Amino acid sequence: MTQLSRRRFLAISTATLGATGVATQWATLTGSANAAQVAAGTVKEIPTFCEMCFWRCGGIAHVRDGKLWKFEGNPKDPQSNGRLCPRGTGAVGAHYDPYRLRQPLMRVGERGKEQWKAVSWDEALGFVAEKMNKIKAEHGPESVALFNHGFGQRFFQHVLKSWGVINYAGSSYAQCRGARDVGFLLTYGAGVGSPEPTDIKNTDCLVLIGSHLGENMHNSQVQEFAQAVERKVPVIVVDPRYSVAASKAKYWLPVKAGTDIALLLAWCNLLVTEGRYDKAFVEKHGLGFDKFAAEIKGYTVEWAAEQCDVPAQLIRAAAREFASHAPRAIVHPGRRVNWYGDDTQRSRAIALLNALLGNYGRQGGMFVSQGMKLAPYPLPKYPEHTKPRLDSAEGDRYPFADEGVTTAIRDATISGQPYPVKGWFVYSANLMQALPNEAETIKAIQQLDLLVVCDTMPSEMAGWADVILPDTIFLERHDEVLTGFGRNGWAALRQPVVAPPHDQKPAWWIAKQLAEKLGIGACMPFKDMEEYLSYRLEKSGHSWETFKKEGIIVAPHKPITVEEGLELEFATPSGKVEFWSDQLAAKGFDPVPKYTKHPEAPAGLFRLITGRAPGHTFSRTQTNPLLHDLMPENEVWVNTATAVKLGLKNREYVTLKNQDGVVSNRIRVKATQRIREDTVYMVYGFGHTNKMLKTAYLKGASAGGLNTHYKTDPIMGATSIHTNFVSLIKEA
Ligand SMILES: Nc1nc2c(c(=O)[nH]1)N[C@H]1C(S)=C(S)[C@@H](COP(=O)(O)OP(=O)(O)OC[C@H]3O[C@@H](n4cnc5c(=O)[nH]c(N)nc54)[C@H](O)[C@@H]3O)O[C@H]1N2
Ligand SMILES: Nc1nc2c(c(=O)[nH]1)N[C@H]1C(S)=C(S)[C@@H](COP(=O)(O)OP(=O)(O)OC[C@H]3O[C@@H](n4cnc5c(=O)[nH]c(N)nc54)[C@H](O)[C@@H]3O)O[C@H]1N2
Ligand code: SF4
Ligand SMILES: [Mo]
Repeated sequence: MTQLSRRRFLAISTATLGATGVATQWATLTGSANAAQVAAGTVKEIPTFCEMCFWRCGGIAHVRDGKLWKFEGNPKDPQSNGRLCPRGTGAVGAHYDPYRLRQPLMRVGERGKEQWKAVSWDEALGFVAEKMNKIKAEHGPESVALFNHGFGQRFFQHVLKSWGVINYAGSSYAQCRGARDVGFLLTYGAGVGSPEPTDIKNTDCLVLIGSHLGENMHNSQVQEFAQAVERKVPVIVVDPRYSVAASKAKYWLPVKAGTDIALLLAWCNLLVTEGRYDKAFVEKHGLGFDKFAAEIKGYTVEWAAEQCDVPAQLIRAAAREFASHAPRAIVHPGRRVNWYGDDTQRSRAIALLNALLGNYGRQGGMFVSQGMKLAPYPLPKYPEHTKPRLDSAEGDRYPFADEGVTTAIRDATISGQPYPVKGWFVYSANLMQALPNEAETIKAIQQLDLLVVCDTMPSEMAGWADVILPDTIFLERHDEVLTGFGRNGWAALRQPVVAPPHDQKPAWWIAKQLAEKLGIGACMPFKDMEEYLSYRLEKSGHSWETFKKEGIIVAPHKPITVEEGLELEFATPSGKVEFWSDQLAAKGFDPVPKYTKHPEAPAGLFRLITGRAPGHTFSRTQTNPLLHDLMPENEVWVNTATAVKLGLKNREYVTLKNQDGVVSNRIRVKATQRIREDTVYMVYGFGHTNKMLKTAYLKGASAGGLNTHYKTDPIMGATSIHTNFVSLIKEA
């Protein structure tokens, strides 16, 4: 990367931060270490990969006299290319966070009242095992469920599955990327996966539907985006809000929220009727193109202009622009796509628009990711089970769900159908914020005989636990080895760089101890992670010693595009790109996406939409002393004209009241022309209500808390987030 684009990357990554203040706090946090002193002392540099979010960048931790003082990018790593985003750099603050959980806790008062006694690990895990065995005896092991997110969950899931658990789910599916992956799976026979195989590095045109790169800080993707901006690649942004990405765009389409399918279908129709699609690709690889073309005929640009409230010329000009660059053009599949409850079909429309551009497996389009294989450690098989899963991988509730659905587990816990759920394990998931409708989560919790939360922080979820198990943060533990996808397959090591400050224990150790207590110790037949990891590495012909020093192994390059000699294959039932989906039709769904209008805001209310801030990850970083300073609270973005109408001043505090009467914490108004008049926006993850999170307690408002009205995508179970309306109430 050139110096110029490096600067551009920084400009984008700090665009909405206001300051790069992270560095200033180092000395206070680490006691003594500052750059000059460190230069004088002996510094150990230890590679490991980041867990401040799920991009999993390889980094190098700098440790002096046993003290962590810096975490920076590992130049060998494809996710970071040697640079971390502000949150990755801020991982030092996660280690020193004064509000971390310190020792195992057991509830003493009523559930949810947050009264605890500190106990030993032996007592905590003994209690958990006893309760689990009681549930097993009464209802069977299927009645214990696991909510898991993040990389540390690997051995928790393994131990619980070895014990008989079959219901496990992460909010990264139904509350995030699930609908996208299913939309692409139904079309191309493969989901999008993470990291997204978008060849932004080589593209000549990038269309972003929502995806707010630069605020969404997935590192290498933002780096490539910055390079594209530097190369003057035309960017087209569709967003009701003038995002950081929109500020770099040639065309900004400020669509009315919830109308994207209309735009996408009109774009498809324009490409077909004007003959601007890749006829050779469609002929060779497409199935049902004629039926598809007939189906979308009515979706004209003029009609879409009316639905989306965007001028027809703009819609037309943008389409002609991206079509002119095909196949070196990308309509980004997005990542968190759970917006309106019809998200699989919107994602399928995006998949089909890309298919018209013929960019699959093409340079500058969507490449075909390569992976990396390592020899497995021999582990015993999981027991057979007879009951069906609660979501549907084996039932028909959400016929195309290909991973666990969190809210299906929650529903079953409330109803007791098709069988009771009496125990929850929650690993690294703040369900109180991440799932829709908090009241339903609380209702489910009230049905439980056991609620175990393993977290690093006293989250809102931890506040409801019977037993809290304090995990180490990622810089203090080993985890499973990461085998990643991308332009090359790669493997990354997570290893402890610094000791945990209190009685926190690494996730794998907690899982292993629990296995012992449950009498299934044989499912983790290794002494420690060194033994486990070195076995996998050495068996695969790699040196464990080198891996520990370098942290990354990159697999040899294989073709990822047609230009490099890749033969395209599609794992759909027809072996083709399915413009018309018999799979969907067979289950009673539209074989080609249709547009249905979503309800609009009632008078006096505004649609609430959410997104990310560059310096925070969800609800997990608000007390991190380095990141807190970058953004201590969130703001509600309100169009200036709306603010004037409501008599609201910029920076004034308001509360938000949604259509169901739920009122938020106080939140500052950001009066701006960067958002449509009918919509308000806030960053998700703030508004903490756990008092133990002192510096984050009641700072800003919780978007999750306002998400009481949600729709569930019948195809795969995704729950919507953008289906709530709020009014703004001035403080008395
Ligand atoms: N800094 C930071 N980066 C992150 C994360 C983080 O926590 N912090 N989380 C990571 C994760 S897990 C995910 S899934 C991704 C999510 O990041 P993305 O997938 O990029 O974002 P979304 O949250 O889906 O979309 C937010 C954007 O969509 C716009 N939007 C809202 N409603 C509509 C609509 O109806 N139509 C259109 N066209 N646009 C709309 C919003 O204004 C906003 O700009 O971010 C990742 N990156
Ligand atoms: N309203 C609304 N809801 C959303 C979203 C939104 O934008 N708006 N975004 C959705 C998306 S895209 C996603 S991916 C999900 C995210 O959903 P979650 O993954 O549940 O999100 P977090 O709020 O980050 O909660 C993670 C919890 O893990 C803990 N944690 C962090 N690191 C570790 C660790 O190393 N070990 C352990 N044991 N715990 C750890 C944190 O302290 C925190 O309590 O939320 C979804 N829900
Ligand atoms: S994108 Fe940032 S927070 Fe996420 S893994 Fe990479 S450096 Fe860490
Ligand atoms: Mo996500």
